[in-house]
Amino acid sequence: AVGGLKASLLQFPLDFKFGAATAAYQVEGAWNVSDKSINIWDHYTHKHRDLVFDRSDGDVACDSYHQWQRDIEMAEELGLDFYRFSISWTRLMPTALSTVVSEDGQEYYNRLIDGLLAKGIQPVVTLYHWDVPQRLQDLGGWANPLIVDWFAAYARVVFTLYGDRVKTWITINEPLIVCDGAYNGIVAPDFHDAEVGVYLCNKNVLLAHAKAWRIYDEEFRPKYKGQISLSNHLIWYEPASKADKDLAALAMEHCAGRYSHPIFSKEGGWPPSLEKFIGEKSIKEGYRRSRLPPFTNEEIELVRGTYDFYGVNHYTSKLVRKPKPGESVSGWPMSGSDELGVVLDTRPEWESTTSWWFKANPKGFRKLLVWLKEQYGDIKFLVTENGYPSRGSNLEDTNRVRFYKDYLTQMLLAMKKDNVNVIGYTAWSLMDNFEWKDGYLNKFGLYEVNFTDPMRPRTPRSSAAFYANLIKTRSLDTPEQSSAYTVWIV
Ligand code: PNW
Repeated sequence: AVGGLKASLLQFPLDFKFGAATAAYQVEGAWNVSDKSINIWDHYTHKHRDLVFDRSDGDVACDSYHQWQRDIEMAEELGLDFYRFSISWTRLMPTALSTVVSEDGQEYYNRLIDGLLAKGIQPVVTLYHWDVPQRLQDLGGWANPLIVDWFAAYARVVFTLYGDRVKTWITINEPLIVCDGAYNGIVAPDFHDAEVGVYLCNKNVLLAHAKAWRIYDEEFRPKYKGQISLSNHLIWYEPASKADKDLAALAMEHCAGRYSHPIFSKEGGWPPSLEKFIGEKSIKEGYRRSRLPPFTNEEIELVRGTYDFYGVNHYTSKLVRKPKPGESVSGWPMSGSDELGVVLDTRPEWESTTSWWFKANPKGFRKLLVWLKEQYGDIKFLVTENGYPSRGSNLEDTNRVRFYKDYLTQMLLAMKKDNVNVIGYTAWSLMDNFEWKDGYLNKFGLYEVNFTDPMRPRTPRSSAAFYANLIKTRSLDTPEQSSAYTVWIV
């Protein structure tokens, strides 16, 4: 038994699915091969070297563009039920618009999808994991409402090409980072507008997701019978004291509700408490109307209900409190909040990781899942990301194994004690990769990648053996010592 829990409690349902994830810019490399055009990350890393901590880029990354067979082999070694990866918009559609579909781009994803299916591994495909075409960024990117139709056209091309074989789709990965992260300078395109740009992007991302969902629903679902949703980045916000309860609830609406309520709630539209808060604040600031752009009734109906499951990306928790007298507040949802005027802390018992934004609080995962069910009802949840960073070479990654055990235990408790319907779990990541502004410093891989070797060899860590064992036994009732998971593949 683990942590005093009965073995039966540590058993996953037989139809539960396990996977691992990556994203195109983080692993593919081949940034200018064939007719591929550049996206915001090509631009950002080349033009603003100083913004990435180790001044690196994704030009080669894991070279998955050439090493895709090895990627499939790893998925097979782990026994994955599915592999979640993303499609590079500019690799598939070099003009960004539907005028040209790249032969080479098209074939790359055909090979990957067919190779996975040949091994019985389901492809779970993300349409957008942060790599908007630079051409569209120059026209305003996610702040330009035209992107809604540009994205819809891209989605239709992808569904047409791969819909016969891909049965689970994610439209957009982590709108919170796409909008709040980007417009606060945390990720590309390094365009700062936390007051207005964030919310223009927020609305457009929701409309783009909704259009893509409806295109799938109307044109492709009848023949292909797949499922489609988006993946939200969810932080568990806990009140620092009883007096901070309302503020923590508002923080949940700000970061989770703003990207969920319009889609998953019965009534649709922005979360009412937040709409009121930002509306009143905007007027006080001298704006003529709310910075949070209103939805028309048609837009509310367009977005409402555009899901088949809820995609959960979860890593960390934050403590929410009011500032002390004279204490200044700054930052975005990970480090404070200018918008809400709240200070974010962490509890001393939450273990530090090598990522500045990330402390491990396994119990927050269970609370988050319960909160989601309370808010949006008894729907299906697919955990599309969860994982743990480390630095340097470490094949015996004891901390990562412990992290997975602790978080998965809390997820099981949510499933078994709180009846949250979690249908699958995805480890981030299959292998070390380009970790955005952290470059190659922070590593999340079950497999270690040697980035100094041109072949980019991948070696399984203890966590890979742990995960393979979990998938095989469907139970967390596994050896306590992670050193039991020595390298099992030669
Ligand atoms: C997620 N932050 O992102 C992403 O979906 C992955 O691409 C990423 O590699 C993974 O988590 C690990 O970081 C985040 O700075 C990246 O606050 C950065 C932040 C949050 C989420």
